[in-house]
Amino acid sequence: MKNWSVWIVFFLSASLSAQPVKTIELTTSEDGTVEMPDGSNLPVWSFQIPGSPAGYPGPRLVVEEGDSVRVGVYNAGSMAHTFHLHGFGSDTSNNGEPMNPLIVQPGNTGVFSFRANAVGDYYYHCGLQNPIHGQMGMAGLLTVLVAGGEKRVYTGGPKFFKDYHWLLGEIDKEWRLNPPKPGNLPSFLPDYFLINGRSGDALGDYTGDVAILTALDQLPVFLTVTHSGVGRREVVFPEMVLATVVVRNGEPQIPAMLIDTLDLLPGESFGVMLQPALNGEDSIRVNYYAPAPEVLWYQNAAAIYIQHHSATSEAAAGNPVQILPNPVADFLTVQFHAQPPKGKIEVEIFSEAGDSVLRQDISPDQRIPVQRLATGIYFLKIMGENGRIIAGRTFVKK
Ligand SMILES: [Cu+2]
Repeated sequence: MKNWSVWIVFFLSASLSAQPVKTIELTTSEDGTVEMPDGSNLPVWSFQIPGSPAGYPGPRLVVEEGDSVRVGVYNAGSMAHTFHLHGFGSDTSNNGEPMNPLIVQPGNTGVFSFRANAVGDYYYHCGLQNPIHGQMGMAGLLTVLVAGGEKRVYTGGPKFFKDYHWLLGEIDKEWRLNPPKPGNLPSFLPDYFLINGRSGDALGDYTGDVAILTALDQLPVFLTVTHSGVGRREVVFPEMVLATVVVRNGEPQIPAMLIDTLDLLPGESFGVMLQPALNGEDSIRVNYYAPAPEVLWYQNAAAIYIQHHSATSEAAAGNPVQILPNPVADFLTVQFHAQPPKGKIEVEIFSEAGDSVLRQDISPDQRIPVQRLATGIYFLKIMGENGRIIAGRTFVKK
């Protein structure tokens, strides 16, 4: 019997310590080009998925928390490269640390192994001749999600319905056309200021991974912003959303901090939860500042569009109700701007984590008791007959 139990303990511990292994293959090259927002083509050195074209930024790599990650980098170019990850604390074994990098020579493959310890977005880049190879385009995002495929900002944290991942970067045309030699770097004076490789008007035309388009049934939105350039960056949120910082450089922020402007230093990455305050269309503005003196270099505007429910005429009309007061201590009042809908009106309140915390029928002007709710941000859904959604509002409980 004794032997059996020893074997069972051994078996259990072996299976518990076996971490999922995620393998990612990348190729490097130095002979690609990328089209800039003004139509000109610039050289790019890149990380790419084998068989797909060179580009900037490199592919977004997605793994889950707890994964043992092995990034195999095949060097298809003519210069040595490495793979470096920001913000992985002490577990940086073999990941291309600038002090002791694993260098992949042309024609060779290097394997960079690390444990994905904490959710968040991280900036990866080639760390050789830093910052030259990164500025030539060898950079991208690694996203670490909650294990098991749950859409939460961190394990046990708030739920989200859609996520967007922004990499802020910039390009100096001269650097790209005449790659500088280490040791005698010319000034870095960017010509292009980018979100996921796009800028200016091109952001307006492109909705794929930058513009935040959402409806009530797809809220809240989780937006991560990672700063890969130089100088300070500001991300300014419009009044139509309540923005709270939920992850900061891989660390959950408890309680989440309500902000209207996010400040980022080079290498930083923040996760922001966006809850709707109003229906509408506006922009999230990104300000790019020079390092010193701090002058505004550029501003990008990324579209944000929130529609509470596409099927209701009330939502299309704009802003059918107001809830007062906000922030609230004890009682909320729902005020209809136009004639209140006929029939039953039902309200439901959701916590920031997405849990339903109160549901009741009301008549117009009836107060909704919220004294029992904990301090925080909540979402109030107002429904008419048959559960048809009339409006949604975010409020703060004091
Ligand atoms: Cu390199």
